[in-house]
Amino acid sequence: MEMLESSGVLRDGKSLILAYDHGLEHGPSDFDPAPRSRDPSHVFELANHDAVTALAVQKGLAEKYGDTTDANLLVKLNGTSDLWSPDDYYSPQNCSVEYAVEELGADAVGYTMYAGSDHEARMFEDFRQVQEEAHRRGVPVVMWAYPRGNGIQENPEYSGDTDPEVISYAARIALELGADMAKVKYPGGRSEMKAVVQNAAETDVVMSGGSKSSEHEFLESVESVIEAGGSGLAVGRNVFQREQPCDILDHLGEVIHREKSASEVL
Ligand code: FBP
Repeated sequence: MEMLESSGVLRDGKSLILAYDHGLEHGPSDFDPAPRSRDPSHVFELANHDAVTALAVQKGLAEKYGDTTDANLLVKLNGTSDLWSPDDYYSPQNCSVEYAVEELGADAVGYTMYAGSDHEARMFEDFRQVQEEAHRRGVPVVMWAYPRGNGIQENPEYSGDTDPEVISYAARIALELGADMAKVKYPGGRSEMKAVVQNAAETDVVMSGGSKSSEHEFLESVESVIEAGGSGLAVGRNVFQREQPCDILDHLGEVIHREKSASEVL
């Protein structure tokens, strides 16, 4: 909590992270619904919005555009493209903590963890090094806590990677491995989110935005995260795929930082 507040990723206990690593994770087709989102300058400018507490990007964008925004920088240290077809999920590291902090000016670092994959052990070891090095430098670590892979698919107790039990487990893994914040998929409702937050204990929890949905439905899910004791949101497509991204950032600011309801702001 302390490191997250001093980095600016949390502001008075709340967080609105603008995520923009989709060019790597999903490919350029994510920019088609709002073509100007293809230009990193546009999204780095959006990140200057008052409500945004950090901008999450990969190394290359941080290197080339980092100086063009006043936003706090959360540098993702691993990632995969949508082009390869691995035997099971693994997200290789492409940037060190040292490079992120010393060369890119990262205020925080991020790491995607696929617990449940056949490569879980390797990712736990990669994460250990990231977490220890970041904390030695006083930099907080945000875990994209996304269990998926054979261990989840083959377990009859789970309905899939959005099963609320799996999401609670993801948040707990983030706590156990020393992440300061867990970014999790929405488990479907307020009571499920409350369980996720309780399982994460001292690790802050933010919801992952997901694919673009109706503004009202989306704001309602964010409202329920805040009501459940979550810290806020890390969002990409639900902002940059809209024609008026500043409008939804205004509304998200009201729901997250001022704890207003979706109905009050729309
Ligand atoms: P969205 O709000 O667009 O869902 O972005 C959040 C995010 O975690 C991104 O940081 C990342 O690129 C993407 O979702 C990964 O999603 P998935 O692995 O489920 O395709």
